[in-house]
Formats: sequence, structure tokens, C-alpha cells
Amino acid sequence: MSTTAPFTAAGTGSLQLEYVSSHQMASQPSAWWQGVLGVVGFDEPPNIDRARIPVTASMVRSLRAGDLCEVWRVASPGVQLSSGSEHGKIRCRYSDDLLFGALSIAEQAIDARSEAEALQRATESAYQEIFDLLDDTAHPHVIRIWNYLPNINAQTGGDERYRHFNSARQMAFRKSGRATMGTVPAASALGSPAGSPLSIYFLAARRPPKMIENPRQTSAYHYPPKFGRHSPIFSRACVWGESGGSRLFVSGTASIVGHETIHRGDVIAQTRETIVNIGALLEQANRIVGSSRYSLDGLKLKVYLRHPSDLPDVEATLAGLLPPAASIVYLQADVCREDLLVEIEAVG
Ligand code: 3EB
Repeated sequence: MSTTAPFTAAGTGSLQLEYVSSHQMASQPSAWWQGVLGVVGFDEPPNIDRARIPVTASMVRSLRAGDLCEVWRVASPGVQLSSGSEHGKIRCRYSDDLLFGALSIAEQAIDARSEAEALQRATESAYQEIFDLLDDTAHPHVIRIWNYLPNINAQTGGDERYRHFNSARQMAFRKSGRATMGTVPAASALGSPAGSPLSIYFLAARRPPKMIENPRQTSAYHYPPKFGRHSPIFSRACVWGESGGSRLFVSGTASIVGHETIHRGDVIAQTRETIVNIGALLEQANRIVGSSRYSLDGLKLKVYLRHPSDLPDVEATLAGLLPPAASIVYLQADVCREDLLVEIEAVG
């Protein structure tokens, strides 16, 4: 290994996503920890005594396995990561190629005249901090970003909180001079319980990903104004890395065809439609990598249910569509349209 370069090149193919319990995590060897970019707990931040590793929580409740954590790791032997640092509100850790970052902002702590203004300020400052950090660390390309905002469907100041979030997110992209369509990150935006902080985590890279849109769906950044004055800024999916070791990031995907929600009130049909949408993204991804590298069988899925009582129906539906050994984490979260009962994101 080179001792002069600040970090050993990670090799783009070595980015791993693992779901492990905090118990399993505690018994990992230091070689495993050496490559950990960041750890995400669901209900609450996991209790990890590794001060330098960014640890966060989405605050959404896990519906099955108790204390699973989402671990993002670079698995190249001998990889050297930055030691983990704080930049304003962001905690991050990075290799030459990849950066994981996380931040949480309590809206209540923001000086504003209204709830809507506090949420917008929190969102804009979060994104501003992220973009500033990435300019500094030379990982300018956001690949994937996860947004968890409390009470996502609640009305305030004459609009839904998700829509205020969308306005502020779009403003932050514009102010930083970033594109607001085309080369925008893959993303998820979900509701966390009232009183939670706005919680955002992300992966960024030195080299750009290849963005993917879904031919069955209107691009989110082209949604008509009836879904909000400012469109959501995200791509349906992206592929990052060299073809042999690339990773596919599928954004939060739901039962939307064109720009309309379909199968209102029918969680089973919504689940099926969502898997058809993910299938369409897999096809696009395979076209980009020039092989049949990606399939439903190889995905790690995160399934968000609005109503925990829908879990048996959704599990049974997915059991009919996915292999028995599929990696699926079920979480309770409000989805960003009131008529959506389920949303699924994936990594391949
Ligand atoms: C949709 O397709 C469902 O606002 O970042 C999915 C993924 C959704 C990301 C976001 C929203 C977002 O419009 C909602």
C-alpha cells in the first residue's frame, strides 16, 4: 500500500451495503471497521463507541428485525479512509472516491416566524452545508441522498410540509449553481414521527454517476405544478462505478405511472406496480452497464409502509415476486403523497 497518498484508492467496486445488528457490529474485527464510511440506525442512532465514524438515524421504526443498522463500507483490503470529521453540522468519512455524510437539524432550534419558514430554512441550510462540504473535499457528485422529515404530510402555512421541503431543496440546488434536472441525485423522502429532527444522509463521489429515469414515469423534476410549486429534485436511479463493480441506487419508488398515483387504497396492487417500476429501472441500468448485471434477485430492498398493519399483505406480495432469500428491511414511514401506502428503495 502506498504511504505517500493520503488515502488508498478504494476501487469503485468495493462499496458495500450491509444490514447488521448492533450485536453483530460489536464483534467485527478492526479490519472491518477500517472500511466503515457510516452507520445508520432506524428508530434511533445506534450506540457505537467509535467516535470517528459518522452515525445517524432516520428515526423511522423498523417493523421486523429489532436493532438492525445500515452500514456503508468500502471493502478493499487495506483501504485507508479519512479519520471521520465534523464540518458544521455534517459528520462525514471518506475515501479518495467516496464520501458518506449525515446531518440532523431540529427545526425548533431555527429562528423563524412560522413553522413553514423554519422547515424551509432547515432544508436550505442542510443542502447548502452539504454542497459546501463537497466542494471542499472534492467529492462533488451526490450519488444518493436520503431525506427524513417529521410530519411530512401535515399542512402548515397553506401547503404540505413535503412541498415546503421541495421548494427549499430546489432553491438550494439553484443557489449552489447545481443542475435541477438530469444530473441530480437519486433520493428518498419520507416522513418521520412529529418532533424528530430533519435527518439527511448521503453518499457522494469524486466521479459522476450515470443517471437513470423510468420510461413508465414522468421525471420527478418535471412533475406538473399540481404536485407542488417546485418539483422534487431527484433522479429515479443511478449507476455508479466501473461496469464490473458498479452499484445501482434505486430511489424511493412507488405506485406512480406517468405522474399519477395508481391503485389508490390497494396496498397489494401498489406493491406490484412498484416492483414493475423497479423492473423498468433495472432494464435501464443493464442497458447502461451493457450486461444483465442487475436483477430483482440481487437487490437489497428497503420497504416503507404507511400502515404497519399492511405488513402481512406486502410481505406476501413480495414473497411472490422476489426470491426467498431476498434482503428486505421493513420500516414504518409516511410516504410523500397521502395516497401512497408503500414505497420501496433498493441497492444493487
Ligand atoms: C415519487 O415517485 C414518490 O422527494 O426526494 C420518491 C423518491 C419520492 C424521492 C424525493 C420522493 C422523493 O414521487 C416520492
